[in-house]
Amino acid sequence: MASERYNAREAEARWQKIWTDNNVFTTDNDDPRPKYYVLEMFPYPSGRIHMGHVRNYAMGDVVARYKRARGFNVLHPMGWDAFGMPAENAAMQNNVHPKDWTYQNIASMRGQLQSMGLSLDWNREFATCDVAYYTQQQKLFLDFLNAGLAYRRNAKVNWDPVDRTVLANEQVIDGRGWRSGALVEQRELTQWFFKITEFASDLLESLDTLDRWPDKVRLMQKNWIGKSEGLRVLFEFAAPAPNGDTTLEIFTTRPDTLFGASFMGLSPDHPVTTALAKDNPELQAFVEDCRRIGTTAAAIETAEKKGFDTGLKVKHPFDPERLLPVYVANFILMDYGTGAIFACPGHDQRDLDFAGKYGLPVIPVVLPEGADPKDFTILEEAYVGDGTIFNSAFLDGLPIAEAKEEISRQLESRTIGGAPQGVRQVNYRLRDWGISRQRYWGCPIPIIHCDACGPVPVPAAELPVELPEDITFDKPGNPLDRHATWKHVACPACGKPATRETDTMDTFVDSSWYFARFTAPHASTPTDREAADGWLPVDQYIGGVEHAILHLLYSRFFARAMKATGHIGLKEPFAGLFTQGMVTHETYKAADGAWVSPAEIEIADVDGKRTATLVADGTPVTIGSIEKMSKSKKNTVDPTDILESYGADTARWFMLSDSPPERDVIWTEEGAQGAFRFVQRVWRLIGDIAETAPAGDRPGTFGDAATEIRRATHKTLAAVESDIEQLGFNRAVARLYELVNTLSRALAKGPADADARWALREAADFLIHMMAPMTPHLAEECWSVLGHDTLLSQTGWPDVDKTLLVEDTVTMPVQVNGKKRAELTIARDASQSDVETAALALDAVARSLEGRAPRKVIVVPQRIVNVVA
Ligand code: ANZ
Ligand code: ZN
Repeated sequence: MASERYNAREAEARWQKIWTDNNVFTTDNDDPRPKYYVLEMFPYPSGRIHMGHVRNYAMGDVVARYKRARGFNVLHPMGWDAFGMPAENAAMQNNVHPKDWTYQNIASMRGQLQSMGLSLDWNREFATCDVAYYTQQQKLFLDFLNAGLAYRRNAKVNWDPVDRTVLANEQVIDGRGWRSGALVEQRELTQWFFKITEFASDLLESLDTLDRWPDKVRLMQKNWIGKSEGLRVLFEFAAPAPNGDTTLEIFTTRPDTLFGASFMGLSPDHPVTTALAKDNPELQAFVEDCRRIGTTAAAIETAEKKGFDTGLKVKHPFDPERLLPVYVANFILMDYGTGAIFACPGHDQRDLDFAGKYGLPVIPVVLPEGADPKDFTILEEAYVGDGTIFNSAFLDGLPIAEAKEEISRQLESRTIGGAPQGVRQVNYRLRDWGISRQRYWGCPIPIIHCDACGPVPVPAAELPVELPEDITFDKPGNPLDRHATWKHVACPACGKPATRETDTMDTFVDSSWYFARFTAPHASTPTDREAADGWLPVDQYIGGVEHAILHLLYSRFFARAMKATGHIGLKEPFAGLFTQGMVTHETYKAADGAWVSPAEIEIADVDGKRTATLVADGTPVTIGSIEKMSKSKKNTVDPTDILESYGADTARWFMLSDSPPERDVIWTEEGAQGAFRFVQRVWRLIGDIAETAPAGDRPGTFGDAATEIRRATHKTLAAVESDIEQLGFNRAVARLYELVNTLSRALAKGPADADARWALREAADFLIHMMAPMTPHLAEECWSVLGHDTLLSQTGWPDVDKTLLVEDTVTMPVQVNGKKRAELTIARDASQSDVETAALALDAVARSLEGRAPRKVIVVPQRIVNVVA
């Protein structure tokens, strides 16, 4: 037995079938045990899993299997984020229907995931493109609409010219579409929005409650929401503006710098700008020029600062003699604050660049600590740090915060034309989420447009609005829009001919509530309240940090909106979040500079140096840097190859072993081989122990050899428990390597005594329990070799004997009334009261007390215990 090789392929398929046949991982909502919901971000069905999936799902599975063993009712579901562009691209390129393409991909990826031996409840599986799922999503949309959390407006939007669709702000990264990488353009379109700004302050403040989220993710969300506290201030025009305005309202977060104001800035889209531009072709041209750069923050940040002097002037609020020129400036956004600013070049870099270009004054008003007010000047760089206000009349000498407060108070108490001159205001950078996409493969927005009634919600009884299947992709644009009949319907309100909304929802909508749907995936409403509230929040969510803003913020919005519309009872969907690192690999280049894949090369050791050659023709290959696995660099390894050659357990073990889970892991062939050898080694060790140390009765006492084995075992168990609880998988793995070494040595000594054999046997059982979350198939196989006729996956976790964790013990005599009655072995550092309690608990002591209560117990630490009766 022990000499046989472990046949992972055969064993893994066999155990997977046994698990499935016995419904081992089916989760019952009515199970009374405490719940634990572990979820990994569900995959997009691209067709094949990649190593990143293997790592992500292996981690989640360790947690799921561990928590199950610890007696929790574990929910560990899987599904498919199945709508989106790639299916349409495939349809255009290969003439396959997006639906067929998607479901075929799901079928093959499901098989791949199943071969990893993941402990998933497949009964709860769904794809977001299932009609049953998006029907419920349409209901949510209508409920949000009713609650004022969804609305339609004309807006400037980010237009991706490659994917030919609109993108949300979150989906524009450095001015480019997150998926296509195309430079995003601005267009004016009527769009549906989710009112994420309704929850801006709550989304921000509640970040503090997410104490099991990585700090970096919370910080990214905080910055994205971008709260700023400031003041709206009215400036009086010296002469009315062409649109009749007599005041200009600006927003500032630095009212303390008001005396440093040297000009005013208007957005190119500001109403005053528009009025002026009407009969000023030069300004018109300037405005159009600004539009060309786009209005995304990134585009504006990087563009050269440009302005246009309008000739208008405003009065300084505290010095009416001082007139400030009004410029149209390309760096001012219309949809932030009021679309107008006062500029203080001394303390704002953009303003300083602008002032330099147009020869405007720079008046410093914040003096850094230790600087001399007489010679402090601003040159190339604006001073944005702390300091004391100067050159500022009644604010002189105040620190920034106090100056802000003082000037705000004064402006608040003054009025211009009956209105207060200053109004405090909190602003957020966060914008409402535009969800309309001009694509076919998405969830239809359940709205009908009627010339007479406007946009009319599709009545609940008429849901779902199903995607038509007979569509064509021969032309660019939205196939729904050009379908012959689909959009032509009667208006639900007046019955006249009307047309359906042909936009579909952003696919990020689909992934914003799937975690709630898993709690009752077959319910005829979006959620089953009892199930959702019973399971949520997700106790441990695991996925990539690339979703730090997009998906995680949208999901937090959805939870709030679903709570507001009665679908769930809580607002934070993910109590614990873990973001895993990436899987990386060496890169290789052929002589002609082309990337070559790991599968195409052979590595050899030549004079102590790793060298690579092409398998095909033996030509040399350059070994390059280690990079994130990507198709473009060809440094990918196909998980199916690994699963077929080494087995799932080896792949899982190696993924968990090499680096801390939050860091990148480098996949190497050598590492995989090492993991494979370890799997074999555990198999041999267990076989040997099963032979040498047959199961028997627990001995009454343990000698030194046995105690040493037991100490190592129980210490490892306690440590692995805490490692897994903290998701320190690599640390758990390291400890298991060590335990296997210890047990191999103990076995090699030949355990002569029954107690040592029993201890080895116990150690083998424990080792297998601990391996099970990571290498579940090997563990089941070993478990049966050890003679158990239960399924390990259905067996509880063993208990740590805490007395064995005690590092250093002392043995002291225990006297009762001056006569030695017993010996006490206890931790050297045990407290007085622990020693006392332990001494009195000894059988011999209790006997000699004959039921009397001791009058006094004297403990001489580490020496003797005297009981006086
Ligand atoms: C005067 C001032 C003086 C400002 C100074 C800054 C420094 P956050 O923190 O992002 O909210 N601002 C206001 N509205 C703007 C708009 N629509 N487009 C571009 N910039 C705008 O930034 C607020 C600051 O950004 C405001 O405070 C305003 O400039 C500018 F030493 O007012 B400040
Ligand atoms: Zn109508």
